[in-house]
Amino acid sequence: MPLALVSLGSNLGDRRRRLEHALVELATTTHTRLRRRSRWYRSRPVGGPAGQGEFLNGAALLETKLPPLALLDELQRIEQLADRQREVRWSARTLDLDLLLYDELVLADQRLTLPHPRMACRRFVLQPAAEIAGALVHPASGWTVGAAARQLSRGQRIVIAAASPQIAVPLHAVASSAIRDTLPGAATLPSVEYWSSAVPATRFPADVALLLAVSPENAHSETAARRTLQLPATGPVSWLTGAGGTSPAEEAAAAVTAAFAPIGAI
Ligand code: A4P
Ligand code: MG
Repeated sequence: MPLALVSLGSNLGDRRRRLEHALVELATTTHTRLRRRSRWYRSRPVGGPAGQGEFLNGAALLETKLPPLALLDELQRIEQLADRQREVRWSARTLDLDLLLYDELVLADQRLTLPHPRMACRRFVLQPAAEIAGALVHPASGWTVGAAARQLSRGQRIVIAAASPQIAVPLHAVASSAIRDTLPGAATLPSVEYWSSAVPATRFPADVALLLAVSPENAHSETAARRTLQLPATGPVSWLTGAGGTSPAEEAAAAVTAAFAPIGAI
């Protein structure tokens, strides 16, 4: 039976009760079995309007006979039971259920993108997911969930990749400021570097914790985008797309916070 990995988040109302109730709903969803669940983790809100409350995040591993879009319908039905309102992007929410992985399916449907486009570099997603499903493969990067989670802590560098230095340099300033804000008082911070295929090639840096890449306009697939930017063929990438009304600079700052803000199990 297909395996589906789901992330759960809440930062409004009685968060824990909502999340526990969502797990009961997932466990009783038609043609679906709850195989594993993670602990709940406290995490700082990433992106969206200022002044939001702290999140609780977790993950659940399901076995399901539902096809991906039918499973998304069920996730949205459960969000509605929690009275989920959709206003501004990344605003506070009673319950958010994201489908991270569905086996190793890669999908770009209008309603559903698989793997979830922002999962590969987010600590609040990867750490709970690695606790229950570290061996699952993230098909876009070729890495396991566990390896992607470990690299966020082990890596030493933030790399900004773009087709030209003119695009990369302002994002370098954004990422440098975001890492200082995210880890104030830290003895050492990851270095911030940029990588551009327009600059005569040296070697792509090793030990990268977070790779932020500006999607080239003409690339029709992740593979093509990696080739255009001369990125490694595998490994997690946080793509800056400017989609959903969020600018690449805002996406870059959010990605740095999502990758490096510490989270803690409750
Ligand atoms: N959609 C496409 N692909 C998927 C998928 N794989 N799983 C579509 C779920 N939904 C998917 O989602 C918008 C639309 O995405 C849906 O209608 C669905 O058809 P939404 O839940 O209405 O809105 P959203 O969650 O605000 O949008 P978005 O952009 O997906 O948000 P993200 O990137 O998931 O970020 N900080 C902390 N600490 N913890 C969090 O959990 N979550 C977010 C949301 C931001 N900051 C956070 C957290
Ligand atoms: Mg969502």
